[in-house]
Amino acid sequence: MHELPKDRVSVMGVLNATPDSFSDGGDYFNVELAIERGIQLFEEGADVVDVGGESTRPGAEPVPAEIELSRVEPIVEALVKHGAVSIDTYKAPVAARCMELGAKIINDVTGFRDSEMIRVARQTDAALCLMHMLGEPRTMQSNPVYGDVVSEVRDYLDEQAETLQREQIARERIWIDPGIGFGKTLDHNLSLLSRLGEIACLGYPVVVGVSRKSFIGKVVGEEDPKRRLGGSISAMLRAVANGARVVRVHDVRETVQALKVWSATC
Ligand code: HH2
Repeated sequence: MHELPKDRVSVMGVLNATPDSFSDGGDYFNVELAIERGIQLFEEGADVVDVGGESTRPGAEPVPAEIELSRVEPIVEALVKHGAVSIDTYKAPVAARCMELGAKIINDVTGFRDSEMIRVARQTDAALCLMHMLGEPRTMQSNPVYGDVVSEVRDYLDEQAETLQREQIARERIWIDPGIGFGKTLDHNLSLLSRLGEIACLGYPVVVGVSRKSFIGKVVGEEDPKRRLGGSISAMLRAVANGARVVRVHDVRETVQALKVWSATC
């Protein structure tokens, strides 16, 4: 099982082998470029590289499992020789094949709602990242409504984690993620970050992905996701201050630098 370091935050580098991801769609759609980029992310200090073959940006349409697998398979196969690989998928056949290839983490943005995903998870010793999403990517941003977003997200993650444990999955394998930007308004995202401690106190390692997301664009007035690095670092550090153990980022070098300075001054 992939063990998280106890004395520092882990960095999960994003590698999207998609034509349409919100910030880097098409950049690594070519297999050679994607493998090169994955190796670069490890060299820059990523503890894990998270490989995705389907965009889950707001409005995205799902792609069939065979297409998703054909995008990620050669990349996962190559990158497992360089470090810990996570597969960003909610489709059981994709997760199963990537685990056979040597991936160590399954990152499911639908929070293991599908019983087939739980079955695959049970047959492996993968760490499981269980994320909260309201609805599905195609419609999730149309009008997300919560009573209290933080307690609803916390209760959902707690219940899903309990479900996994009832299915004989060890508690130590479970990571939780509030799903910043997944069926959430600007205020919802800001509340989740400022009150992340209420989720971290569940006791599972908390993963947070704020990198380049649109809520940062809204706070600072920046349309281009690749020009949101300062805001991404700032939001990432807020998440760490409030209990995040894993940060999912596009800009690994800059994140590692920020985290080193942060911990040197604690
Ligand atoms: N965000 C994205 C995708 N996967 N997984 C976790 N655990 N947490 C996140 O916040 C998260 C995630 C969206 O970012 P990205 O992969 O860059 O974009 P796209 O979904 O368009 O490929």
